[in-house]
Amino acid sequence: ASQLQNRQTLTAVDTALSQFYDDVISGLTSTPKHLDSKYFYDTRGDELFQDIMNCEEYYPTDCEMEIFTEQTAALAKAIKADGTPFNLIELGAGDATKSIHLLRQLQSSGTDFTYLPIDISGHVISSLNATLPALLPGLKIRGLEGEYFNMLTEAAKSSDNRNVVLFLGSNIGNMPVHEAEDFCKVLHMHLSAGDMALIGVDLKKNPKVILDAYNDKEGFTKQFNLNLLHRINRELDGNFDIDKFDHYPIYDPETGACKSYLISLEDQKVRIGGQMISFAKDEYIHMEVSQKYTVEQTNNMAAIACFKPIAEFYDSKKWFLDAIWMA
Ligand code: AVI
Repeated sequence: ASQLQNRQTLTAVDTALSQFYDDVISGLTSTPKHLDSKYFYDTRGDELFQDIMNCEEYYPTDCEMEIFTEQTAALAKAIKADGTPFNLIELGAGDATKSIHLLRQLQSSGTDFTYLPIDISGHVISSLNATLPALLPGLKIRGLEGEYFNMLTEAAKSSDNRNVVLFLGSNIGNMPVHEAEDFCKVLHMHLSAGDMALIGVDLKKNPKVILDAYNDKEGFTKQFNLNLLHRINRELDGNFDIDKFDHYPIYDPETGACKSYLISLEDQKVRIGGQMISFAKDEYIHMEVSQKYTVEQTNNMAAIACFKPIAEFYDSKKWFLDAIWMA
């Protein structure tokens, strides 16, 4: 049985690697060139993202943490609704540093709920399964490793309880607006009347504050972007010369899109596996979008996906919004 399991694990790793290769080659042979920021998060990428979250300029984490620590009771009350038992499903749970406050509050008010963190990383899920019950004795937890919507179907199947889905951290911002709308529509299709979603959204604000957050003085964001080239070298047998690329972040207050690019500093050829890719001097690779919204745009997105916004929680600066939507 364990041999079979090993083989299955190996096949899953192979499939993930060949998907990574296909996505990289298709992105770098497109015009304009692009890479998918979901690949930022290998072990080193996770560390760099921690550094970003701890750096002075990156405000979204602090803002949302303020909401989860200062308004915990109100958040809990809103999602408890009529008091019937529910599944609390978190998409991309990470280390649950924000949601843990909500979990503790729900427990201390004697609420009947099961916590179902979903993450693509098996490491994240096994560590949550191991650490949370010790921190929150009596917590009903069932971690699910896999793609968001596959696991959401799985989670919803596990009981007839209503579902409350957490999608925090402005993760929705890493999709272009149309994709975010489609994502919300698909989310709605996976839910039933009376279910809820709690969505964390980074709001439009002084453009300088936003640009600084994605252009930190210590260069963590730059390294975060360049790390994907390192990852391609390591995992896909590439030969990027990292020093020949520079990081270029921009924020457009009109569209609310904060984008980051890597710029080729000279004409150069890079080999990835068996494929040669040419870069012209000054050519860019689009790496990531971090979309910022107004409250009205967020409400509009809810409406497009057939959700009804029922509550709004802001940090004291009104830089970040945790919105509760009813399906
Ligand atoms: C994970 N995500 C919401 C972060 C963001 O703000 O878009 C990723 C990030 N990229 C650069 N800095 C942080």
